[in-house]
Amino acid sequence: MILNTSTWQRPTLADEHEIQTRVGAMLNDIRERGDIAITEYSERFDRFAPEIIELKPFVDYQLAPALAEAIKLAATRIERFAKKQRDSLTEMQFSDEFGEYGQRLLPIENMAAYIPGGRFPLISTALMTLIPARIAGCVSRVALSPSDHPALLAAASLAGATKFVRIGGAQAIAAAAYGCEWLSRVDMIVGPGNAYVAEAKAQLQSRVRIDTVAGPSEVLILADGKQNVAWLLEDAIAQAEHGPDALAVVASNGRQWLQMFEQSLQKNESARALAERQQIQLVFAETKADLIEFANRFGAEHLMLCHEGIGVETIRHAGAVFIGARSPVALGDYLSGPNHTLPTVASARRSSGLSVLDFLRVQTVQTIRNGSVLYQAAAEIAEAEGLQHHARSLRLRMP
Ligand code: HSO
Ligand code: ZN
Repeated sequence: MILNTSTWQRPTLADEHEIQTRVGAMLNDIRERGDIAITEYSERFDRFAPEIIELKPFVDYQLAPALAEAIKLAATRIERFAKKQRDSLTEMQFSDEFGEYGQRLLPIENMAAYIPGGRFPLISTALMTLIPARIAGCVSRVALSPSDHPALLAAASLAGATKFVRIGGAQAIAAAAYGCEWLSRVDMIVGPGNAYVAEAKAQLQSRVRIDTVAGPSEVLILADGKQNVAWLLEDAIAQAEHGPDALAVVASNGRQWLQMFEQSLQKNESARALAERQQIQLVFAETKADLIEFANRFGAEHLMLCHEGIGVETIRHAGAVFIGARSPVALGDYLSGPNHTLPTVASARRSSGLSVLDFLRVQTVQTIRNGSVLYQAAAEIAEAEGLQHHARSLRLRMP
């Protein structure tokens, strides 16, 4: 079935109310009973107690050589991108006749990264979360994961994790946000996770800084009808591989190409099943302008822009843009360099993907040397606000 841009709506997600209630109760319980409760939840949901795993040097994991090289290549490329991004934000200082003003950049000191490991051990997420934190200068970088897959441990080690704890689920997030016997409370928690992990992060936002609350992964593919169908079909299936809520939408203003795409999809067993579950959707746009409007309304986590007539400057809402059919999302998932932790479910309207910049804080600094004119003006405003002591503290300094 080919849908239309004008009537398309994002599938609604399952009712989150129950997850909210369950996570809320868990967090209260952990706040009250601490480590005993954390261990109980781990044993109940994951069938193991939280365990600190001492990380060894990367080479000691003795991964298959091709995998070891691939992980090192990924780490190098992710680090390079993070460093360039770090340098794009600078400290600054300027002065005028009254004094000097500036900003300093300070890293978040203690961070934790949640690395999913339930369905798949996300080796790449260890790199994508821990490397930018190290480049930003975070002092303590704790990896939390339910997986103890050797390649994931090796990746965490290479990325520079200062501690690795095998723990999963909302209890991992609670442990990091409240602190517990094996971990002091952290300032920031990043990384994707299941609905419980995401909900725990959302509920703990007043205690701990987080990246965006991750929902199901999604890709929007915009095609002009000149693309290799098999490639883009596989990109759509790859996206859906992330789980039953993952969504891949292929949109084009080329009706014939979309029909060809649909025929290929029908011939492919897994694609057909995914299309029946609405996880792969085909959408027709009457015009190029409709396609652009659709893309901006969609606000995709990943946008594959395979359309010669549409420039990236028209895309205002998308977490990460992949231009041309030779730039598949899966490459960005692993090692082109930009981060794969991205805003989902249209939150690209208000959020950016994770980056080294998220681990930095801006501190402002001011030194006033000759302030009389400014004291006078500020005191005027203070008096208008009715804050007499503010005014007096300023006037005292006037000649
Ligand atoms: N596509 C996921 C990241 C990922 N894919 C990790 C494979 N491994 C979210 O952007
Ligand atoms: Zn992926």
